Amino acid sequence: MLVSAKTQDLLTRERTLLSDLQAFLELQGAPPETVEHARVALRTLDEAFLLVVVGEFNAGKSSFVNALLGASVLPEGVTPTTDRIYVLVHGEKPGQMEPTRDPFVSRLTYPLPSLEGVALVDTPGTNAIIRQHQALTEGFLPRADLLLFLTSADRPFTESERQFLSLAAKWGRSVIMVVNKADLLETPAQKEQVKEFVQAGARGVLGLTPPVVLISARQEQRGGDVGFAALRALLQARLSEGERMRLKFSSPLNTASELLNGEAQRSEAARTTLMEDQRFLQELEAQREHHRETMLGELDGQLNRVNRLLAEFEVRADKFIDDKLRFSNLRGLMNSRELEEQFRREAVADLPEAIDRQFGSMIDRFVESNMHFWEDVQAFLIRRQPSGEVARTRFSYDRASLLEGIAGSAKDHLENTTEQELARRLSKDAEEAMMGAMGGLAGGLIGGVSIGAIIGATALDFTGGILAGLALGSLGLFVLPNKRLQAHRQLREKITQLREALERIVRREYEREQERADARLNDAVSPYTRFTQQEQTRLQDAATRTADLQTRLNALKNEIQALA
Ligand SMILES: Nc1nc2c(ncn2[C@@H]2O[C@H](COP(=O)(O)OP(=O)(O)OP(=O)(O)O)[C@@H](O)[C@H]2O)c(=O)[nH]1
Ligand SMILES: [Mg+2]
Repeated sequence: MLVSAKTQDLLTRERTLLSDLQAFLELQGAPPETVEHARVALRTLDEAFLLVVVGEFNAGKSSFVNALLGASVLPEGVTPTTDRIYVLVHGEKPGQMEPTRDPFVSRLTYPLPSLEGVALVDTPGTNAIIRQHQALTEGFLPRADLLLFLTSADRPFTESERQFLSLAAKWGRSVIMVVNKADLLETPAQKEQVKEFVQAGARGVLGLTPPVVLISARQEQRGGDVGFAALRALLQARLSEGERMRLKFSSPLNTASELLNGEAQRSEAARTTLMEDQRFLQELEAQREHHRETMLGELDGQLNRVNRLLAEFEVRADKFIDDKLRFSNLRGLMNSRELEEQFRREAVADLPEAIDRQFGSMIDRFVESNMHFWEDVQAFLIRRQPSGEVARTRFSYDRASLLEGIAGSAKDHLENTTEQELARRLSKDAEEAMMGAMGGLAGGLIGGVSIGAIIGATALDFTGGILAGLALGSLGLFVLPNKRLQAHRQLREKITQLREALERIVRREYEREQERADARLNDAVSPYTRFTQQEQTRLQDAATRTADLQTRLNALKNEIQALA
């Protein structure tokens, strides 16, 4: 084909546009077959013009091709017959079938003088029980430059044909409707009726009325058919050099339009998904906040209960001091071991156990609330299933694996952090802190004792203070009342000290727990947060690039239209 400078320029721009489109789709992580369509669109610019025969199985596509060639080249049959795509190209002699890089596409040469420069393609029928046939033909659609859409006169334009034609329209293919087996229609009125029916049906799908020709491949094979002759003439006109070039240039652009539309839809779906994802992250943060508040409420309650225990101890100890530090009890006061034992029994009483129980229940609540939070995280994730429109894009794969990461981390936490372990860690921390705070007083205690035991020991330690100086037996008249006052004061100081230490420890444990939970959530979620930000930027860029490609595409389409 002689190419003018103007068409050469068009061709160059079209190539650039198609290869830009391919690069763009790859960059956006479009599904592989979309990228492949773009690659093929670019390649077809250098390939022969493809006149592709499509239609339901048994419509007579292979018979049509054979009739057109005037030879029995392709198998015909009453059942679904053609199981591959045959590309017939002009050659001097009937040639051998050659395989192509596609295992379902065969190429063969045949003298096609009337169709020089055009490859005639027979396809497997649609709506056959063998699903793969339809898939093959659908996959080949975007490569077609002109479609001969065959329907059979005995069942013209079926529902499945309407659907298939919609697909062709989606890809922007040019179509000639051919009603085969016209020999089955007995009267001209019947023929007219069928023709009008097919015209109306096709118009409904394409928005314009394509040429509709009634033929009989069988009669053509048996000596000649008027309809067939008309079709040959129509093809001749539609396949003139100029017209062919126009179609050849526009089909890849129509493919490109469809690919761009698809990408725009995927971007839109991804944008929606990302918006929902961000809402999800906010919900998660709100959940975290709720968890924090629950814990804070718990904390105040726990501190109140600990304080009450200490206040009760204080009442008992005050009473003990008043009862024991009396002249009537001088003998008892001299026996420090006995006095200590009494103090343990009457004043300390069940304080250590009660404190331990209180700590135990606090730790249980921490652990429980922690587990609940992670269960909530998991429940949220289950609700965040990827949406269908973005399926098989890089976006959906990346997103799914990040969500899996969070779910995995929640699951891992729930499975591997046993409650006992968490409880042990918490109580060990608290004991160490208590030992540190009361270390000087609770001397003699070694690690691994409970908070209650430390408090008990500290309380007992206090008796030593009360008794100091009493052992000498040199008691003046005012010594005991003084000693009592002093003891009450010491007791108050001691209890204040205990209360402050306990409060400090409980608060510190609470804060540590919050920090751990924050860090864990942050570790789990931050790659995902980064991803949503990254993808938003990508989608913004993509919108600009799409608009640019669209503009170039429309400009080229208009110029090609004007070629005719
Ligand atoms: N009456 C009549 N029968 C025809 C005509 N053309 C084809 N047939 C018959 O219709 C049947 C199907 O023909 P094929 O050419 O194999 O149909 P196809 O569309 O290629 O079918 P698949 O390859 O299965 O998709 C065969 O029995 C043909 O003889 C025709 O013009 N008139
Ligand atoms: Mg066939």
